[in-house]
Amino acid sequence: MSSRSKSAVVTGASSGIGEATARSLAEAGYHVFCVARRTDRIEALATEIGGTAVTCDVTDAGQVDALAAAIGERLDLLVNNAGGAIGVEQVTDADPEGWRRMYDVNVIGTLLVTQALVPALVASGAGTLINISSTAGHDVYEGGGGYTAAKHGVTAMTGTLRLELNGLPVRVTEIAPGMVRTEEFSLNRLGGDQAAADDVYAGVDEPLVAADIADVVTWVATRPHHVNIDSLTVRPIAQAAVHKVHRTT
Ligand code: 8X3
Repeated sequence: MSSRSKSAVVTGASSGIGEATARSLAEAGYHVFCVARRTDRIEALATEIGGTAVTCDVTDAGQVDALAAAIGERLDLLVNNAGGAIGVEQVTDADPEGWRRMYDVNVIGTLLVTQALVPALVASGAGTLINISSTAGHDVYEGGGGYTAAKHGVTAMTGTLRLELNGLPVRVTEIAPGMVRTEEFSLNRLGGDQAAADDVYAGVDEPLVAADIADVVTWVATRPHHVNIDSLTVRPIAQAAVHKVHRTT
């Protein structure tokens, strides 16, 4: 790593928005620490983009401490992207364990990584922290109770953090994607049912793809440091609101 290159941590870098963000930031000149549980995937990515793979489950405090040690004393950019949805049950039918897991990965994981790495962001003198939330952090919808509750938690944490870090050289941004078609998001949510996952996007002309959000992350990170983009909601044209999706079929 060159002494002049900026450094970035991207969690959830093994696929989807995280992987695309790691690529985009590397193209923008960052040395990217690609963080996820799946070592084989992040090692391949890190090799491709000239970054560093760090295997880490963001919900495990010990592993997050080890991540902080691997990053060192200074960090320019943290992208808290690891997260996901489990299930589409209604509130009255949902398995509480699924809700716990969603809260754990989306909220507690973001909390642990933030706590571990904010000192390095401050030490950089010009740090940037970007949390990838979701439109589910601002809206609710049937079958989305556990996920929207968790993502509302991410939104609340992000706003609180901006207030609490005021006066320190760290800006804080929330990016809230709407419908993004990735390899794994809907597949994981729907228990591996590929047909059901495909149905989520059926007839939707050009859902967003991971690279669209990566592009927005890189744009936010590369504004002059006194410019704090508080929050950005990003949807495909076909999705005017969470319940208003134009489908051709
Ligand atoms: C993904 C967007 O609409 O599935 O975070 O909640 S949605």
